[in-house]
Amino acid sequence: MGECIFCKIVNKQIPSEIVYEDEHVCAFKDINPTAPVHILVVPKQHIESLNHLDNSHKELIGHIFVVAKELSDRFGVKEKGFRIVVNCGEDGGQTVNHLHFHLLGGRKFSWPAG
Ligand code: D5M
Repeated sequence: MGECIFCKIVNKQIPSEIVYEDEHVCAFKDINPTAPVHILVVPKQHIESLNHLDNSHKELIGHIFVVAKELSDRFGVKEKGFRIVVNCGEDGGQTVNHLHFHLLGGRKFSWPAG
């Protein structure tokens, strides 16, 4: 956890473009955006992945979705639509082992995921 890059962002040990923060959640711009709007919403608490959730996290996860929806409005993608993605584990394409929700918008996305 000491080396976790997202913990370092949350704790302001490394710079990032933080766009929202409260007691439980931090949101910042993805360093490698794949859409005009690409924001990561993360719990401040270090949780490795979706695989590490339990019932104690229910409120936190609901809160993250509400924050993401509010950010979609603030960044102008709420009306046309957006996508929220959580990659989990190796096959899911997770590269940073601190739970994060990608808020993607500003272009049309294809389905199914590649
Ligand atoms: O997504 C991990 C995402 O994290 C990926 O889109 C790049 C982003 N990333 C990695 N390091 C940083 C920093 N320092 N600032 C902002 N964004 C970052 P995953 O779902 O794990 O593949």
